[in-house]
Amino acid sequence: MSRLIVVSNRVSPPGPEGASSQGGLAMAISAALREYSGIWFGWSGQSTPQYTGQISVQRAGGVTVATMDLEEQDIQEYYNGYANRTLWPLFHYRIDLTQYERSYGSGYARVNARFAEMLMPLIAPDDLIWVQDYHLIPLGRELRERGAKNAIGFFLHIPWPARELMATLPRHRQLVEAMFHYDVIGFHTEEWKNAFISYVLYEAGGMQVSDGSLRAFGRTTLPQAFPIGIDAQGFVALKQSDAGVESYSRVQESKLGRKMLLGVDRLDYSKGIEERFLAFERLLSEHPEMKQEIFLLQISTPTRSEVDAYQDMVTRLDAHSGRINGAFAEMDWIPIRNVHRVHSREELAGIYRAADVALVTPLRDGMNLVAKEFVAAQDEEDPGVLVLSRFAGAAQQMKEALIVNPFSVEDVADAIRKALAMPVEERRNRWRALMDGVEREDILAWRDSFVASLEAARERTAKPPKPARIAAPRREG
Ligand code: ADQ
Repeated sequence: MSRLIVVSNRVSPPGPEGASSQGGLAMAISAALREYSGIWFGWSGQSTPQYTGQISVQRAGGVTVATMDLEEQDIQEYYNGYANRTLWPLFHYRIDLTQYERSYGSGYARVNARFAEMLMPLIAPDDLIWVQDYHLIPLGRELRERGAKNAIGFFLHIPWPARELMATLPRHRQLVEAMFHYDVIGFHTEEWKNAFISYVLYEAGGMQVSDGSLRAFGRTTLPQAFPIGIDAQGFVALKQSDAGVESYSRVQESKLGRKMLLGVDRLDYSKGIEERFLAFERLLSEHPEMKQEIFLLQISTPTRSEVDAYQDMVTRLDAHSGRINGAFAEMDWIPIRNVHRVHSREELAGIYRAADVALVTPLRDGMNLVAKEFVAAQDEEDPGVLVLSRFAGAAQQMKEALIVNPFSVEDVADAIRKALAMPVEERRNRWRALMDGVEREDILAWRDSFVASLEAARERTAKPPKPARIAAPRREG
């Protein structure tokens, strides 16, 4: 079996306490690497005064991890700059927050070249290489320029934007051209895949071939949808663990018989937390009889605090929750419990289980794993209800959720009322259908289907190509 090399911006190998400290994606990558005896390569998260070209290699939890440090300037330009101030907002449809600076672009190019330089000596001819996410789009091209002939795949964890938005990015063609150095490009959904295809056909003058591959810039690549999932059985075990049961009991007791609405997010403007607070405010002002009956527990992990847009959002969120609590709270009831901290996976499973309604209302989200974790943590006999934004990739699979438009406070407020009033039979039926999907399309299915596609790409390049039929140009629609 060939080795697998996974490359991501950051690496998070299993800690001493095992896999339960890792997020779902990190667990899947670790499991894939154990199976394929591969390497996980990325930035250590540390800065160094000067780039040294040195790699540190360790074994952790049965996985070989190779990391490099970055200079402070790299971190500012590549990570806080191009990745988080340019690509993240643009790909989440926030051109109002997107910042373009030449120094960001050159830092992004420089760090991707350094990743390639450090990685090349670790690559054997038969290795499969799997690059993760928007931080590393040019890495495939950098590796090819240094002579890598391996099958190289890329997976985008965030949405691909509509081509009109993509065209607002200076040097957008160059970024898309870089994607054509990968043999396989994975997106979470058909929608993101089709947005990419649309750019290639109508902006880059490319063409689609009958086997689904795309030709442009003198190269061919295969775009495919691979919806990411969670370790569903593992999540059920987390909720049944001692820490999971304890956190469930703690939250359950604190509810005092009230219904709990739950939000769990990284503190990111794409997650729609502000709009969620406004919808909750609307519900309380239009239905004062619901006061005392419900409350919202919002658990948010701070991230990217060096980027202004994140600091501004936290200030606005605190102002919203302060205003809403000030206006509606009573001496024995507070409408929003706003918690900014990281919980263990077990604690989180217990909290999900205690929730009556989950509010997963991002304005734009590649997939959203919280929606799937919430479903996996529910009790079969008395499951909670999932309210899910139509703009999360997850909405394309999780059709039995209450699907909402997160930009409409009325729509979300109505869905909350509907969820709270839903008869238990309907809750069970919807949950069963959702859980079947979460179990079927789990994290292993995601990993295996991507690796299989990469292996197939390697077989294809090993054989002489058959003449391919060119598909008729698609009409836009
Ligand atoms: P994220 O934007 O980080 O991921 P999401 O998919 O929801 O979004 O994953 C968040 C993860 O963090 C979940 O596993 C959740 O349990 C965990 N988490 C959130 N708050 C937490 C807290 N307070 N304590 C502990 N854990 C917490 C990106 C894309 C998504 C895509 C994923 C995977 O933006 O669209 O689904 O990658 O591809």
